[in-house]
Amino acid sequence: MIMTAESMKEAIVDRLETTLGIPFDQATERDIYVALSTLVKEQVSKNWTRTTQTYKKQQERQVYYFSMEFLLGRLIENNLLNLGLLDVCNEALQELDFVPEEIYSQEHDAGLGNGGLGRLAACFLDSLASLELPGHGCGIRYKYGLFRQRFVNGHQVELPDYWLKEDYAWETRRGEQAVEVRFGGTVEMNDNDGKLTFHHKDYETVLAVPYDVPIVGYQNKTVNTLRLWSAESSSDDFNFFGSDRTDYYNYLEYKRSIEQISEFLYPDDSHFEGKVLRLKQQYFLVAAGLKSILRSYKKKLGLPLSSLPEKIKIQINDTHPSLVVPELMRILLDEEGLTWEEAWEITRKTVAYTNHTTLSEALETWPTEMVRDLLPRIFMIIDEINERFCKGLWFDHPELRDQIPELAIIAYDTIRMAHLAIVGSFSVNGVAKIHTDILKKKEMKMFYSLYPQKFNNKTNGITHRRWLLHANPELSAAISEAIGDKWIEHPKNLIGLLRYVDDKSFQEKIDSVKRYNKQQFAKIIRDQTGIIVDDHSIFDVHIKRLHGYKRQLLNIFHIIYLYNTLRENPSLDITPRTFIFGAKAAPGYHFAKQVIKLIISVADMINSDPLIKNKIKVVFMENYSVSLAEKIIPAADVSEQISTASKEASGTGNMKLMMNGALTLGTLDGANIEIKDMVGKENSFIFGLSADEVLHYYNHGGYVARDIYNTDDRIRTVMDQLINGFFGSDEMEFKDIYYNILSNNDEYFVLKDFDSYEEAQELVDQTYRNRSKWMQMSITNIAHSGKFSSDRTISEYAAEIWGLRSTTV
Ligand code: NBG
Repeated sequence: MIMTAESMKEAIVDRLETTLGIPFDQATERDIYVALSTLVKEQVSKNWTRTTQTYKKQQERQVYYFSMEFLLGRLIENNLLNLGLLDVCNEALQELDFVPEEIYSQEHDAGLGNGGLGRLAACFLDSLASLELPGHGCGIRYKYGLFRQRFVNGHQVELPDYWLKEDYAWETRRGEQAVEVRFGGTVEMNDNDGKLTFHHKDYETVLAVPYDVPIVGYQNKTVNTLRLWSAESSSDDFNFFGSDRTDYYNYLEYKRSIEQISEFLYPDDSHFEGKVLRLKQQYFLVAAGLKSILRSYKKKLGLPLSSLPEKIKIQINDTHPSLVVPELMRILLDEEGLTWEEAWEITRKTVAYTNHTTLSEALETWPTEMVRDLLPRIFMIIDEINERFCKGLWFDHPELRDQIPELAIIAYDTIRMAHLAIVGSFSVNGVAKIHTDILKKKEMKMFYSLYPQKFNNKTNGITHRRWLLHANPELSAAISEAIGDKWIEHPKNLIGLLRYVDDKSFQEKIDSVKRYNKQQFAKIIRDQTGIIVDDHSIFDVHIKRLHGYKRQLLNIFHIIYLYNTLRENPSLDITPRTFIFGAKAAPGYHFAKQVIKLIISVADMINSDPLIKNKIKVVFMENYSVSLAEKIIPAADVSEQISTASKEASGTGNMKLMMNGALTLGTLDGANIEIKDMVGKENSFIFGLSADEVLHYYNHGGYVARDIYNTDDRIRTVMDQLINGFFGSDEMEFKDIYYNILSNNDEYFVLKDFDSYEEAQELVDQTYRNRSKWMQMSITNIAHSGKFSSDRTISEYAAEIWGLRSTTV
């Protein structure tokens, strides 16, 4: 076991020379990275095996987190940190004359997710392992992760993210554990003395090959597994040639069509795309995952299937993996010969479902025909689940008879995956208090009345190990200096910082850490964009997917307004501000791409206007990602969380920014509410319509955006600038945004909330002038952020949903 910088150095050089065959004096940064990651993986391997052995021996319950997305980012630093080797490694690399950061950045981000939902899954894995809980991930090994974003003339261009171009250091291919997944074909029904049997035939077989990634717990011996499945054509290619299709070119095409299943991640965030390939991906994940779980259950435990819910829980991350319900039924019925009642009992006690959005455009509803063609037996089972569910409603809930069409799993030739997930699971949870309340009171009201005991809230969290300890070592050190380092294991202990809120020297310390982080990030801005920003200015950060409801538009409207004001009165006394954006738009989301173009146009104009004397700068960072977020967040003063109230289920960026001392400028939406409840209204900047008000407007046909346009000069000026050529030669460039607001009645209440947003921004400006006050607020936020560690969230899932006990390896 490596413990010192000296032994680390030796080991790196040794791996270089023996494993890679490269003499040290010829090694590139990439070579050093490969040697180092090989070494780290060796260090975890023993504990990885031991963890698996322990779980096998102890026969305790295990959890599998099924998710179409795991947005891991880089693992090298976090693995080193969790192994307690990060400092040692930094020292070793420096002594070898390398810059540690440059070695670590050789690792390509694993961008196997779109945004919050995928990153949440990654934070959960970190917490499971760190809390010594037997919980694993199950996902897809996409060959291409979320696209790389480039800006060309201010437009977003998407490039493929071929993250596997070089070997991925952390994965282990487990070819011997591959399983088969079947698509298409027909189902033959036979009646054997009254017992129906189903024979699936003429299907196409896809081989699912698992690649395992170790998930290293924080300074313990637990190493859990993230199993990512890759699609390959069946090893038994003879099947193909043995059939009537004997043409070699057909064969290659067939092979390609199969490998396509795990080719790329769908780049849509909170938006449903009903493509058959996506459905294939979902079934592929579910079928492969279940098969491997059941195989080891049967092999290792030797228990009857009726004990399955005792030993295994499956959490499904949104409805994307909700085919686990019919697939588990299929296995239990067709392969294991259980009765419907037995199979249903087991399934319902095994599966739990997390809802992540109430946006209607995100609801997954698959056409029955598509499911019937691709998954004929699965369709029959869903049909039967629906049949029995509706019958049960009819007989047991006469009061709901009129509502059956609304509650049904299949209606109007579509399958409603949320209904399937609710009916087929024992737990349904939302991801923040207000979100769960909206599910109960509105979106899933009738289901709540049917199954009140299923519904529960689990407010999201983030791993403080990555987002504070690793991303912000300076702040972490300052915290530990003040309150000791127990907070690392018990993040709630951060509350101890409240004693230092008024302590001038601590305020100065935290202030200087923030200044340092801002200087570091200013260099990155300069290197990547050429823009020089003032590190004394307020760093105002808006980072998240680009979406109408997240209202980047409200932010940029306010910036344009501020710019107009400054142009009229260049000597206006404002606190210098740097507005920082990071966001990817879904490739097919025209409006979102227009907003990117608008922000970049505004940025170009403002940044080069000498009249305003650098009082404001606007920066749009290209290719927002986990690794970039780790640089931006420690440098942020203001956290923009300005979604239309009721729309953002939780948000998790809000928590990361708060934990790093940024103050929230936000609406009463998602977890912002819980942040505000913790820190107090006076330690955040809250503005805008409430969720109730927004929902009330929606129920009454919205509000009249044009009235505001007609009466508010500030807004009219900004709006008109969109269509009068103010931002460049093409007058009509932003007409879609303009008409989207005026003709669509401003779906996201941008104009409606403008005034109160502007007021809150004004207050930010004023408050920042009093450094001591600002630091008090900032420290208060850090102190309360412990609640938002995903360790708290995962402990709640473990205790209240899974009944999962920790197991020390
Ligand atoms: C997102 C929500 C966020 C939430 C994350 C994680 C989807 C479907 N939902 O508000 O929009 O923080 O899930 O729960 O991506």
